[in-house]
Amino acid sequence: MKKKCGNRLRVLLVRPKYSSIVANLEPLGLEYLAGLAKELHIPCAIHDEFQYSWILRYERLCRAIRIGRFNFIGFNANANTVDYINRTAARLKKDFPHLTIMVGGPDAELNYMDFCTDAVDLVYHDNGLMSLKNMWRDGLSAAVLEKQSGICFKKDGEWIVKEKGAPVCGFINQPDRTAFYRGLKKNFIFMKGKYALSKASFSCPFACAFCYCTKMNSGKYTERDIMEVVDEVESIRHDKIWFVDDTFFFDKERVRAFCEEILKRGIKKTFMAYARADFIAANPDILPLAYKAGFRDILVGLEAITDELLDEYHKQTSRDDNINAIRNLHENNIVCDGLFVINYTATRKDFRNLMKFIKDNNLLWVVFGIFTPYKGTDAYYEYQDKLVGFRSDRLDGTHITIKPTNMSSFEFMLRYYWIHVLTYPKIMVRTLFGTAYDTKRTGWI
Ligand code: B12
Ligand code: SF4
Repeated sequence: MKKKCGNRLRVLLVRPKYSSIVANLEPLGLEYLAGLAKELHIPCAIHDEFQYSWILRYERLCRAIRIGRFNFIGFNANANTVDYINRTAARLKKDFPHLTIMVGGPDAELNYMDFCTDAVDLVYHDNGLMSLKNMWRDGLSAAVLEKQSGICFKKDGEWIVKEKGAPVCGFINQPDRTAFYRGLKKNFIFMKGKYALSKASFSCPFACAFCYCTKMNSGKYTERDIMEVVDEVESIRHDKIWFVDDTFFFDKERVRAFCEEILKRGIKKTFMAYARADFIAANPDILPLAYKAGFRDILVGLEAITDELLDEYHKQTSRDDNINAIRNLHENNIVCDGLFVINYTATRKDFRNLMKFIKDNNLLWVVFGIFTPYKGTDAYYEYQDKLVGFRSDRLDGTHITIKPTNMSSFEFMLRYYWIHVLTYPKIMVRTLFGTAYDTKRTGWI
């Protein structure tokens, strides 16, 4: 590979667009890269395709490359954008042969081999950004690449795969949130408003069969220093923060320390975070403090409403945990955003029972994802032989990838859309009436 001195690099980071009516948020992963580039005085920009229309998508990217005279492209990859990235890399390589193209991000972290193609030069799968820092600082020569962990590069036409480095427990630099502030106008979470993101831990200590997150950071759960997280929250010029940690409510004392520090510093922001049902069911005592500190939304992976299915997912929770968690949150005026997985085995009765569970437990905010065995999860290897239409652009939790066993695919999808029709209008009406966060209210207004 050609040597490019660190200070001659000009980096364009690309976040591919996909259709979503659920959210449009800042590209936090790329903002960490932009922060690193800034620290190294490397000219860098984020091309966030979410800010633009679908029309002339490729032409717009080419124009950005030409205008900025970029020579290094970094793609952020998720399961549903793999094919797009590989296709676009091939086109770019034809139109701009001088470009160095690198792919990183959640999907590359485990499935790096999927990007080892002719058009791509480098794939990044390391824990943390230390290897990238070394490469950007010391150049992209074979000698430098050879020394890094968690990257794939080409040598004499062959892909060399370097093993991942150790798990990380923090970031090596601050994110450059220019893209967040610039994108605020279009930023939204469905019916909830505009959110900034923060990440205070890595991976998850549990091991649900369908989960990709738990495999990240080499499967090791680690936490950032919580005071550093409070500093970050304080520095963000926005009042709503979503902690995208896979499970923020894990260590009760850490949560307590966070909340107390927020109150002590007089920080007035609202927070949203993920928690497990068993934690919320067993620790209602932390919730009044969490509310006081600003937690208004807790996203709970309820996943299923029967113990059998929860066991099959290796969730280590029960139907009772789910019910108790919803009740504890509602009693403390915190919204429970119930996340459900619709299994390919679902029967008509299961769909009906799910609606009944939602009604009986007065759940307003719900998200339904179709069971998708993402490549790299335990479920993927279990269901590998049963996969249908397992194409990258369909891997977004709204498509069938395992044939339903108790009804036709057509009926399954109809029922999947129908449960949205039954639940989402109520969220909209309650939001309109300003009562969507009144957790004790049961009606439509
Ligand atoms: C918040 C979130 C969302 C938000 C959007 C976030 C956003 N910024 O727009 C919403 C809800 C909209 C969403 C949507 C989806 N998400 Co999502 N999401 C997350 C979550 C919880 C946090 C992501 C995050 O912000 N991380 C924080 C940043 C700092 O980390 P990062 O992005 O990984 O970036 C680091 C590295 O990856 C690396 N890096 C990133 N990009 C690049 C590029 C280069 C060149 C290099 C060198 C390095 C690099 O550097 C960063 C700093 O260390 C993760 C869970 C998780 N554990 O990651 C799932 C996760 C990433 N999502 C996932 C999926 C599947 C999706 C969806 C396809 C649908 C779905 N069913 O959820 C869509 C589409 C995503 C897309 N194409 O962008 C999967 C990805 C699995 C996979 N194999 O790709 C995850 C892991 C969760 C899961 N379901 O298992 N998501
Ligand atoms: S689904 Fe949630 S609790 Fe289970 S392993 Fe993944 S992040 Fe952890």
